[in-house]
Amino acid sequence: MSTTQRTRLQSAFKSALAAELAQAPLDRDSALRAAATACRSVLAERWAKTQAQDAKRGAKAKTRRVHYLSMEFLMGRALHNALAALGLTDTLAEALAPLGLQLADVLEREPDAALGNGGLGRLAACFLDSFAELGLPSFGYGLRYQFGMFAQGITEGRQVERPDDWLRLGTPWEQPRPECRYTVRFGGRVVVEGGQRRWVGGEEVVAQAFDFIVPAHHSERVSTLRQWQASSVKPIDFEAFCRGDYEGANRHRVAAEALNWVLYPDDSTDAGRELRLKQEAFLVSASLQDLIARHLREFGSLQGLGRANAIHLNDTHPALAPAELMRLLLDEHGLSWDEAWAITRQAVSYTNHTLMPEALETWPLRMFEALLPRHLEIIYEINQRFLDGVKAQLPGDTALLRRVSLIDEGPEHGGGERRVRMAALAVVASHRVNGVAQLHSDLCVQTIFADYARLFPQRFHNVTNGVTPRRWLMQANPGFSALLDETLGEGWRTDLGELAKLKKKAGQAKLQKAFLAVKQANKDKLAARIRQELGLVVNPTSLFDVQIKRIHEYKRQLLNILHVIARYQAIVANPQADWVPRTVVIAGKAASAYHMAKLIIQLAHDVARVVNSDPRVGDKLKLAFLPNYGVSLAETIIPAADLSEQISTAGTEASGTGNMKFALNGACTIGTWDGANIEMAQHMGVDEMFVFGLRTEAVEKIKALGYDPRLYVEENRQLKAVIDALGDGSFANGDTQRYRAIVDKLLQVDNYLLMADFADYVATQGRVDEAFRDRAAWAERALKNVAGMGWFSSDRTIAEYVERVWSVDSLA
Ligand code: 26V
Repeated sequence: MSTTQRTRLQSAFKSALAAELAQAPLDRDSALRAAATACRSVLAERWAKTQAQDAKRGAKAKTRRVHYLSMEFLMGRALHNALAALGLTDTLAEALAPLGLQLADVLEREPDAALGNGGLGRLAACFLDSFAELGLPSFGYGLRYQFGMFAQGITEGRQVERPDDWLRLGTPWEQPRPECRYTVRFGGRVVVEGGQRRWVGGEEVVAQAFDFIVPAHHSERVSTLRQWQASSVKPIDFEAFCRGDYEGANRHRVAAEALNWVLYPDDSTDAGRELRLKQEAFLVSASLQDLIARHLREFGSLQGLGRANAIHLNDTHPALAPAELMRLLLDEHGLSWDEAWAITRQAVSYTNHTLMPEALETWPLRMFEALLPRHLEIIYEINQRFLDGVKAQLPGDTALLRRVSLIDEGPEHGGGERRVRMAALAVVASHRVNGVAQLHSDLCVQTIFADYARLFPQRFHNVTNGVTPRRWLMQANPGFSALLDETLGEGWRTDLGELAKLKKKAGQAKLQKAFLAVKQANKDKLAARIRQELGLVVNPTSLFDVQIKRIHEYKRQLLNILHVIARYQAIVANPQADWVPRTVVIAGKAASAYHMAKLIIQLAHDVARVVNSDPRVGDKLKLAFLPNYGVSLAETIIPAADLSEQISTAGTEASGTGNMKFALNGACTIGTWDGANIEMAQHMGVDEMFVFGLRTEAVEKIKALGYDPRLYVEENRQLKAVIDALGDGSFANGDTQRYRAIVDKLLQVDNYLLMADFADYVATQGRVDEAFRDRAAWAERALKNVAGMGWFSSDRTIAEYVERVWSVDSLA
């Protein structure tokens, strides 16, 4: 950062602060807004330069402009990242000092932009960071939700959800683009005018763009997250207003704005589901209209749109995109079906993020018909042509036609409504489909997409996920970053692959000591946070064993808690033994309607209460559930972990990205042979990870043979004691019913094979204890882990997307 830029930021900060102080007293919030406003003006200039460069690329450019469509972007805080990227961290700290403010306190005041649920949304945010860093011409497209992921409170051990009013302090980061407005239609009907089909009537909503600018750290490039805000086309109904019918006068405005209220409305009711479908259609239509307008500005014609632009579907949520693109090209721009379809197929690509059947989107036909009648026609036509092709390729296989159709006809005999299969639409309309880790991509091809993979084998690929080292190492862990600079030089900051050089040095006692000192400082901070949040004192030198992620049965937080109970019982039975002190940290949110996940949170609190207050246990074992997990909390927890829990049932976690963040920060992993854990183990050496449990094929086999969880309980006294304690009210103040549902499920179905994996898990935790006794050896292992993590940068992931999915060459 040049001196001029530094002076510019200082003066921009001063004038923004003066404007703030005209309205509010000086405090950390007004300083935060002023700092954001000052950074924004520098970013806006970089944005204009980046756009000008990209617009000049011309038709021969090898890289296509990428349009990353996602219903979720889990950005977290922005100020720290912006300052680091602009090289202005010290400048702002100096400007704050005379005001009596500490930079760290100001940074803490920024609310997280939590516009995502979990892994999928955070991945999108890491990708924007890499788009900027790699200088990729791109737009992220999303919705400007007024309320993000709910805030989690805990009352009497139970989760309560509160709205996340993240915009309450204003939106200093946004660049409104008043000139960037499009109309989106819902409902209405299809008419034919002069042989041309057109969608008319219904309700019209305006989409307006708000840009969030993401800076590169090693160039002046930026990437853009363009988020759409809905408003009514019509102003208030004046007549109704004059009649005194205020609600009626405003109803259409409220309905339009409802599109932006919340991330993922509860979709358990029909009304909720309809709002979600509207959100998806709104995102897709506004984004594609924007793309087409830009393409026409730059190229003057729609020919070549598919060669110059990639439209990427982050899961099926934006899978209406091919139907909407077809509609725009056919109805609004007069292209023929074949021309429009060729462009669409070239442009569109799709990433699948889960194999969980509950999460695969389908929409009732009647809802589609009412809301998006023209899209439904187009989907029928796509389906007809696709099925004709299948018939020609594999004649006579009617069962196959039924399986691959874009329309689910419902159960063969009676009942069940017809539905549109969004994943099928995404696969059929894409030129590339990918999973997010090798195992997941293989399973996609072998299971949910097996038929399509037979029809279009060349379409399916793998691109293993990655995380941005800017936020997840440099920003979250400055201590370790400084140690890496000292040990390796600064090259790793621009090429994470250079971490490999750490492997040869991992045996050096001096480095091990320095690593342990950094880790200890991070653990001290987390211990202070635990004390502040929960009033719980933990031993900061104990083994910090951490599992943080959404609460879901397949992720098996319950297995972790069962281990805590087993350990507790063992300690009580033998308090004098030489225990390795452990602090187990769990954090995560449960979906509001997911009862079992909520019960698991309650169990964690009940077990924590009993274990943490038992004087026989002391610091040998503590359990801390930290509320309101999110990006910022993760940034404090991850650098302090000794052990990372990645214990999903093999074959269920598509990739995981938390696993990567922990390993990058020098935590060792206890994990199953699942998702990206596998590739991590391969990159750092399988023996460096604590791997346990059944592998995917074994899971399949055991289920096929008729899995009986009770056999495992009967055979294992330790497991039996744990299950008994759950059922006899030991952790529920004598209430034998509270955890009945858990016990019953474990003994009767146990879909995720906790009982089958328990013994190996506990034994492996024993190996972890033994390894942790020798701190130097532990440090060596952790450093070897870090050395293997260079490949898991999202920069590598994006480079692979460019090569395999988004490049002009991938169209050949
Ligand atoms: C969502 C739901 C919602 C309804 C209940 C069941 C259920 C099961 C799974 C999901 C996941 C939705 C998609 C998602 O977030 N996938 C995550 O994507 C990450 C980025 O690729 C990946 O690292 C995680 O393994 C994957 O779960």
